[in-house]
Amino acid sequence: MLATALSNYGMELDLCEIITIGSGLINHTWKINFQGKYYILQRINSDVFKLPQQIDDNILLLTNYLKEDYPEYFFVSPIKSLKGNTMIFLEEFGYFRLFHFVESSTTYTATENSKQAYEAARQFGRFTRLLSGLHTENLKIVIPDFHNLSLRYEQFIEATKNGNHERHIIAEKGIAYLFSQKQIVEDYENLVQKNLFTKRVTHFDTKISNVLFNENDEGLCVIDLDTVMPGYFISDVGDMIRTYVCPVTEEEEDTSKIVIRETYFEAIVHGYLSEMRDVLSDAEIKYFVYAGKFMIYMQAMRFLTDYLNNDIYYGAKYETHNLVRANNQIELLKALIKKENLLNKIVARSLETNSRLDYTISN
Ligand code: GN1
Ligand code: MG
Repeated sequence: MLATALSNYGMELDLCEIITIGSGLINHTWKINFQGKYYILQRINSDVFKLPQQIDDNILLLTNYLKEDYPEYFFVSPIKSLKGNTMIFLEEFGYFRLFHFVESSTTYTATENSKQAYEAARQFGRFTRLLSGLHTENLKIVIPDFHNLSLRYEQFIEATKNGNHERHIIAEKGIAYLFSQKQIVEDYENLVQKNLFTKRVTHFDTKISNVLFNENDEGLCVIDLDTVMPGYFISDVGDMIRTYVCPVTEEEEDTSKIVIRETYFEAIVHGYLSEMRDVLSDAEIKYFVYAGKFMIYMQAMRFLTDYLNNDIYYGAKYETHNLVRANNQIELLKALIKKENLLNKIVARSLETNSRLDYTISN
């Protein structure tokens, strides 16, 4: 498979050194060393991205817009194949893309200090701000209803009714908890109905590993633009809260390790608002903490839905894998809700001082 893919770019497999990288659940990623130069090869999961051509169209749109309006903005776009295409299709194996590996850049799989959280939030904020002049209706909807919480809730109900019965019994406690938090869906429906938020260019996958850092731990740019679509800011801010604020990932089984690190939350607030303060409305900023609840709740539900549906979406390395992930996210949600007042105060304080904190490394 890799031999055919690489040959499309004029590379011979025998002359390449290849390592599998990436911790994503959906796509496959390899780092290639060819003649002393490093590249990133990615295979797109077309079960999830039904029309991968749309990803390519979106990235081209962003590339052209940024080149024109912000030529100094550092942006990683796919390399053209020998035939001149930025994405290739192999009959048996699907869709692939190749990128230059950005020399002397680093990525992290976990947020190790609050400066990283600040820098990443600033990069995602900058991304949306710079693209605020792009007409979102020109972007293709690569995954329809991706963060539509009402739909995720419906899918969850469906799985509790028609999913694996034995698993339903095992997951009873988690199911009951998620139903008890239905208010989060109602809040979402309310804000959609009242048209409270603006649709902007949204990254939709703001985990820390999607930011490139330089050797001084300063953010260089955001990567993995496959899910870029029009969306609400709560998707991006929420996923940062979900994945930077807790010291352990969604894979962690020991829930006693799940805590909310306020300094990391504060770093996200400062980093994101340093770019987005004047773009977001006051009504939107009020939902900053809600963003975290929204994303954690949705992710808990998606994992539990998948557990009930026999792991058809995320896959599982062991029998209860998706249940463990769901319970992890439930604990995280509980921890966030406990600190909701405090976190709201952090946002309010940040708006008052309107300061750009200088982030020194603190764990
Ligand atoms: C998936 O593949 P990865 O890890 O980038 C998922 C996200 C989830 C995440 C949970 C297209 O992203 O929505 O938050 O897993 N992406 C898709 O780890 O479903
Ligand atoms: Mg991704």
